[in-house]
Amino acid sequence: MEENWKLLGKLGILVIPNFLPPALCHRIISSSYAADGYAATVGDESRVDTQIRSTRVVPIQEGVRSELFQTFDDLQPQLANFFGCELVGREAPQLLRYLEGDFFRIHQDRHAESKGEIAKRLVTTVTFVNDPMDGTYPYAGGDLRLYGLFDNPALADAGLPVKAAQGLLIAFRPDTLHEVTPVSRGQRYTLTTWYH
Ligand SMILES: O=C(O)CCC(=O)C(=O)O
Repeated sequence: MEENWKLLGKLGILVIPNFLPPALCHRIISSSYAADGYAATVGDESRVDTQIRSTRVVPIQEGVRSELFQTFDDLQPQLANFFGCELVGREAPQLLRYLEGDFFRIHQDRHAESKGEIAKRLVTTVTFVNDPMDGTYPYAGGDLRLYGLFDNPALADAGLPVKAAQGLLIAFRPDTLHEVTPVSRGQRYTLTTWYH
C-alpha cells in the first residue's frame, strides 16, 4: 500500500483503495460531464460563499445511482466497526466537480454548534472519482489536506495531503479540519457522503 495511505491509517483515517471500480468511476463522470449542477454551499445555513468554497454539485445520473448508493449502503457496517459507533443511515452522496481555480478552504463538516441534520453526522467519506494521472480526466492541484491529525502541537497547522487515486475512499470524523487546495488544471471529481 502507498506509504501516504499507511500513515493516514496510523492516524485514525480509514483508507479503502479501489472502493469504486474504474469502470464505475468512468461512468459516473461521463454520464454527468455535461450537467451543469449548482454551486455548493457552506455552513449549517447552506449559503453559497465563493470565498470559502468554489465548486459545483453535479447530479448523479439514473444509470449509476442505484449501484453507487448500494455500494455506499454496504460500507456502513465497516465504518461503524472502524469508528466504534452505531450508524443508522447516510445522506445522499454528492458528486463534486472542481474546475480550474476551484477550491474549498479549511472547514469542518460538523462542529460543536452544528444543528439539525448536520449535527447527526458521525463519519465523513470522500471518494476520488478521478485522479491526477487519470487517462481520460487528468487534473493538477486540488489536494485534499487533513489537519490536526498529529498529537504534536508544533504540527497543528500541518495539513497532511491525501495521495489521490481513482476509486480511493477515505473516511474520517466530521469535525476533522480539512481543505481542498485550488485545482490548477483539468477537472477534479469527488463523491462525499456523511453517515449518521
Ligand atoms: O472534494 C473533496 O475532496 C472534499 C470535499 C469536502 O471537503 C466536503 O464536501 O466537505
